Amino acid sequence: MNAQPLQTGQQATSAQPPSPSPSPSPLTVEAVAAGIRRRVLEHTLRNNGGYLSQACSSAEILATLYLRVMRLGPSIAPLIPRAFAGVPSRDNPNAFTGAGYNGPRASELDRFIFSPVHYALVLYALLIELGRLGPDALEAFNTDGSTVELIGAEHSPGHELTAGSLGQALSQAGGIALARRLRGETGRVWVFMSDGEFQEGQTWEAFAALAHHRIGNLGVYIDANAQQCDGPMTDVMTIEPLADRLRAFGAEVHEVDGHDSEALAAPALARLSGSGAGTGATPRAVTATAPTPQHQAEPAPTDRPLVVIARTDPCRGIELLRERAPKLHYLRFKTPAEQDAYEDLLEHWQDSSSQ
Ligand SMILES: Cc1ncc(C[n+]2csc(CCOP(=O)(O)OP(=O)(O)O)c2C)c(N)n1
Repeated sequence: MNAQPLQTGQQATSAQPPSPSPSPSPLTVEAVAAGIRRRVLEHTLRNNGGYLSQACSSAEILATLYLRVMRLGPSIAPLIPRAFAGVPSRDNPNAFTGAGYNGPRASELDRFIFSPVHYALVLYALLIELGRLGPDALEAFNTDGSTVELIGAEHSPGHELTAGSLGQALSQAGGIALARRLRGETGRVWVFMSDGEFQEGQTWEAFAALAHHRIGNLGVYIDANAQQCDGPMTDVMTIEPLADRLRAFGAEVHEVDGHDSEALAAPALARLSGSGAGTGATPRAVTATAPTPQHQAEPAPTDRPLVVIARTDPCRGIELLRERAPKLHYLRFKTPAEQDAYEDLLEHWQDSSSQ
């Protein structure tokens, strides 16, 4: 049930898959989430720009996934990431993915698929907090030849797929989950998505495929921060009522406070303990017509994909960001005074953490 994060600075060298251990992690979601916000703010200041609101909204979701939900082995990748070795192909034996930071592949271990890859810095910050990536890795952020990309790709730390065009990763994750089931693997597939991806047709096609193939070994966590590049989702193109729509597509859906680790972890832990498919599950839409041979029987609750809609605040932890509303997507400082205000906040955090 619990991931076994390494202590800071520790690096895994063995490729042997460890047994998933039930012992709790010594790190707390709260501390890791605070570290994510601090590192992303620090980096945003250094670069005069960054995806800061995404750190604010998703810090607890990602920390909960790594610390409480996913069963991952220790990292098998270097603390300082390797240089880009080309895209995967039959003719490129040197290509690699960033999945090694999530541990070795093993039948009983989970796989993590990171879909909104503009959140890459948030994932790097998390991996650093967990000791899976060295802090110096960020020196290569967004530089030529580096895998520590601004917009993550399959070779970037923690990433397994290229998903820069939003809405593509879920289809691929569904294929991985189906293949794992066919092979008799017990490990699950967990997908992190942004709410903007639910404006895309491919996402709904993917859910239709998950329902058709009765994919129950896959879980999706959505950072529902209600914003996108051009402002609030409700102004651009609403995706609501998201929970009802997903239930109609056959998923078991839970809506939770996305900053509450207990609430975030509960649906996954219930599913894993076998008592899942509880409160969030409702039957698929029932037709008024008599069943025909084309109608399948209702799937068992455990044969439905699990979806956790994490309702989040894109300014959580950084009140200053609210001055940027309604456009929070990417922060670039407009004046020296604005930059100073963020510098002061960072200094305040650093002072408090050193006391
Ligand atoms: C298919 C596709 N369309 C558009 C983009 C450009 N784009 C990058 S991030 C983003 C915002 C999408 O919304 P969401 O991920 O929910 O935004 P956030 O919460 O990060 O503001 C867009 C439109 C893209 N990467 N892929």
